[in-house]
Amino acid sequence: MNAQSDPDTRIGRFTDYLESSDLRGALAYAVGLLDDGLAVDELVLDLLAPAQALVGLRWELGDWSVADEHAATAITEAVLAVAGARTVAIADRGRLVLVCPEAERHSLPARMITELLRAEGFSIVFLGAASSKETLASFLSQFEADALIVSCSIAMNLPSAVGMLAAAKHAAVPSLCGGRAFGASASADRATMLGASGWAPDLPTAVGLFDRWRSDRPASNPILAPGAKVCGALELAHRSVVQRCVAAHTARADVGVQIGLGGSESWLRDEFDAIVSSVAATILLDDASILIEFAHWLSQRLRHDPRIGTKAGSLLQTVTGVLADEYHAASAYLQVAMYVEGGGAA
Ligand code: B12
Repeated sequence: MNAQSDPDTRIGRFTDYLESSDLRGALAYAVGLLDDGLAVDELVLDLLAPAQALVGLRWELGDWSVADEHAATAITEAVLAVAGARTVAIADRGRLVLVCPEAERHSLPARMITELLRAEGFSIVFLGAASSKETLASFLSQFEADALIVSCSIAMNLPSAVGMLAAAKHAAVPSLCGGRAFGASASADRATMLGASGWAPDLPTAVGLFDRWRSDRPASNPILAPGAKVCGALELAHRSVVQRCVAAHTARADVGVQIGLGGSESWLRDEFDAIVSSVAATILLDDASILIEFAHWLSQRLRHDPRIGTKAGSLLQTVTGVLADEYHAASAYLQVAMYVEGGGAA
């Protein structure tokens, strides 16, 4: 099956299977590579992960529909499960629990890390995305975990990582954060501010920490995030804020009745849900880059989809109006994000 072929060729072949929603073809190809001697970590890190990134790019550019992305992700998950079943490491390196924050739906990166750690000899239970902090707390009290891993992919979901880290602290289990949301730079700042015992940018760092923690258990940190209180209040009001945004946006004279996706209430609700979550995360960490990055992503996405007919700046302006009175910090951050994104004209 040619495990010797260069990584780009393999990604191209695998992406063709994803594009044609060919589960059998993708499985046969991946199993062939493993039979040919490709290691599980190479399969995950050099094939599945970059192929998923390509899926994301095509989706973001509007070349692939949401359904195309879902179908591709389901295939990658199946391939990952098959690769995991071939792992024969002796699980004596420690007991780990892995969870995504409650709001985080990117379970696939976490599943990848689960399989990679299993291959390194850890006994690991992945509780999936959408587990509540209560579910985690009760699991931690039964399972004698050496550490909890919190995997978070997008920064807007960081506020719901706080509850997960608090559950670990309550159970006296050290916690490690990882995933893109915790930042790409070599800094543990976000994880530390949220109360984690540690942060790892990659697998070798994580493995090194777990090995060290078995003999030298770290203390958990207090929650240092500067905006924890305001973020908590905004989170409690989240649903009603989103409703108010939808109503305010629909009533705006300059927006009018939009034709296309951007005029539908459910579309607006989803967009405002993401914007308000990004504002909450920005406040939590007092980190304007979270909202700036999100605003940039949003305007790129809306620009590439002519069916929508709504601009990011227009949505951000509505949220600014709704939050201005009660959440001063929020409107300040929103103004900054709109300024950076080009003035935010509707
Ligand atoms: C599949 C997918 C989805 C699926 C997830 C399905 C699933 N079961 O996971 C669904 C459809 C649910 C989804 C939803 C959304 N998504 Co999405 N998604 C993706 C996509 C295409 C692939 C994600 C993936 O699996 N990547 C592959 C892995 C390998 O990438 P990775 O992050 O590098 O993973 C590694 C590390 O993070 C690390 N890691 C993870 N945890 C840990 C822990 C430790 C300890 C360590 C050491 C390492 C580690 O290990 C992984 C393996 O190397 C990406 C595109 C992309 N470029 O990633 C977008 C992407 C992440 N999504 C994006 C967005 C915006 C969204 C939505 C907001 C869209 C929307 N409006 O609905 C929602 C948010 C949902 C939510 N509340 O969480 C953006 C994020 C942009 C940003 N910078 O904020 C991306 C980048 C797409 C894009 N280019 O626009 N998404």
